[in-house]
Amino acid sequence: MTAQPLRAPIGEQSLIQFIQARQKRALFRSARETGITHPPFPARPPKPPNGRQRRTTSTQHRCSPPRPRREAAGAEPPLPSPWREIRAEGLRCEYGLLFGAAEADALLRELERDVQYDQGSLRLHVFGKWHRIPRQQATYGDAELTYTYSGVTFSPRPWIPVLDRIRDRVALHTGHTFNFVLINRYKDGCDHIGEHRDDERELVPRSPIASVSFGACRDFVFRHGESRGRKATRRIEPIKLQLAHGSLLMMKYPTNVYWYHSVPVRRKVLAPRINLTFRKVMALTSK
Ligand SMILES: O=C(O)CCC(=O)C(=O)O
Ligand SMILES: [Mn+2]
Repeated sequence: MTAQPLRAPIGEQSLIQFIQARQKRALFRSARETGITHPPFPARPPKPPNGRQRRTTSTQHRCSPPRPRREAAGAEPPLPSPWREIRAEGLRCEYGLLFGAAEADALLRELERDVQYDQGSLRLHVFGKWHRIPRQQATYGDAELTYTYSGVTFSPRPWIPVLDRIRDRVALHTGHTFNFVLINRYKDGCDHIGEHRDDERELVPRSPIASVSFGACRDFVFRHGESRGRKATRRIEPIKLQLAHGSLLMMKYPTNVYWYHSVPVRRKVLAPRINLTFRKVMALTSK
């Protein structure tokens, strides 16, 4: 896949972020480029010596990785385009930044303004019981489609301009088209999604899922099906990513056959995050 570096005009905020990023670059270059924080990279920058947490302003999103940007005159050359393949047994993913900081900020604002969340999605049917789901959900897509997820069938709302724009950018970068998107909004680090695979029967067999994130950077954990829980038959290290503001994670076949994924609780995360998983869905006639 070839991905062009995206460049955002350098404003005052970007300049401050650029200088901060440069100071941290030596230590975190690899981790921030790949988003992969399992060994040997630490998951977070170490605390300063006085033990106080790094402060973030309202426009910053924690653990932002490097972002392709226009450099100030005389500054270091631009960072390489941070697209990376993530491979393990039965796992094929690609991760990188799809949007520059300014564009990602604008899209997040538009998503916050325009996405309508399903009231019905507040509860899900799991193991015979109804549970309140710890996040908000919405579905948008082509008119004839439906999607059944943990016992609830969603009829998607029609596409809206902000989703069209994101979907088009994903298509441009990946060469894949998508007819459906599931949106999850996590109000803060207490909202989460448990371990699961995206294996719904409506999904076109072997189709990839494009996961685009905005807002707070959150940990995203892949765990191999054979290494889960007390009945684990193998020891396979989980793969931990940090999904940054404006990033795209492409989950390709057969990732969702073998690996489960989750966005765990992270109580220190205070800002909201919106994740969009673009999917290729078939119109099913019998349910
Ligand atoms: O929020 C995320 O990054 C993951 C969402 C997800 O796994 C899903 O919608 O199936
Ligand atoms: Mn999923």
